[in-house]
Amino acid sequence: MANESVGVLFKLYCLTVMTLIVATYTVALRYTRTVTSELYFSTTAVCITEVIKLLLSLVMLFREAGDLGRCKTALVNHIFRSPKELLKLSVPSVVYAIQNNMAFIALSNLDAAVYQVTYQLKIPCTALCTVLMLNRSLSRLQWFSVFMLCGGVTLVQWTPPESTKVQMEQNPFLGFVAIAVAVLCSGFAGVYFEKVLKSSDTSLWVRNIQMYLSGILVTLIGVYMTDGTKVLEKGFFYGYTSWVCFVIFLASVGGMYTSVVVKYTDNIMKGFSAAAAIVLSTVASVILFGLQITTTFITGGMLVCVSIYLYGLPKQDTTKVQRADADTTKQKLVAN
Ligand code: NCC
Repeated sequence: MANESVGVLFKLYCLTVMTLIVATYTVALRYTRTVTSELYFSTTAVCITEVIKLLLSLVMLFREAGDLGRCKTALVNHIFRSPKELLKLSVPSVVYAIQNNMAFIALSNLDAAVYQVTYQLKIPCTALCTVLMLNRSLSRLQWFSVFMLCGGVTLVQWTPPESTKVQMEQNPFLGFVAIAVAVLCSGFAGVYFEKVLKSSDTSLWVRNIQMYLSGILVTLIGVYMTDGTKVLEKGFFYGYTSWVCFVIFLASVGGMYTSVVVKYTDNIMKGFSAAAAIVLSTVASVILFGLQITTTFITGGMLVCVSIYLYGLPKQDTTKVQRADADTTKQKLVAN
């Protein structure tokens, strides 16, 4: 199986880094869409991110293989001689390409806080995809805890929306539609990738390379179809400031950490742990920087903790319950 064991500390490290990146990424992305005077093409940023992730995965594969020869063999076998596998991984790459572009549309039209809060709907969506696509079952209590977590994170991250001046006209309806599409894409693509990754021994880095290769193609088509003429006129890197480069860097490293987290845990755990890390990082800010704590935060934090506890409770043995029910019905029939 691809899911070899690693230490708890390593898992915690990956989850924490991923969460910190997520928090910084959203704010930085919104910033680049609001204060840059010459607005860059978001489609080109999504495309460059795929290229960087491909290069990073190649480096990781080389490190894993140990030498250039073995690295080359892995690439020849899994990339050039496996068109079927490439096709399989093109499914999540298309869906992620749509999702990543939707994030730009949403954050160009909505405030970062509103975006973060609404985007939490991806937690129940991911749970539903896990049940449907991986044939896993969740007890009623676990479903309840998934929704409780969703509400908890919403409260923890809640800050009154600020009114930032943006370069382009804002359209909140379009922003919400973009989030709805991103939520569905995130749940589906995440679980699909997890299914492919965990159903064979193929290395995570090979799977990533397979996905990013079609990712580059798909996002290039996105550039051509959406901003083609403008890109030809102004250039691919038009409007790229150091902040835009920082956003692309976060998106690339964030994507790599996401894949490692999914490998060693799963997509639902990713949601739960990210929520816990958000609460812990805010508590740390209170202790270290004297950040003011609100009742909304305390309520949200408590909901997150209770939901994590409830999700982790052992499932009730349903067969025992059904047997007990049948016995009671039998006794009632005999008594009548
Ligand atoms: O929405 P989310 O993830 O599910 O999106 C997953 C992101 O990871 C990239 N990915 C996934 C698998 C893989 N093998 N390689 C990858 O590069 C996908 O391309 C996609 O961008 C989350 O759970 O909240 C998370 O959110 C994103 C991001 O904040 C949102 O999508 C908003 O735009 C995080 N990415 C970053 O912060 C850069 C991700 O780490 C966690």
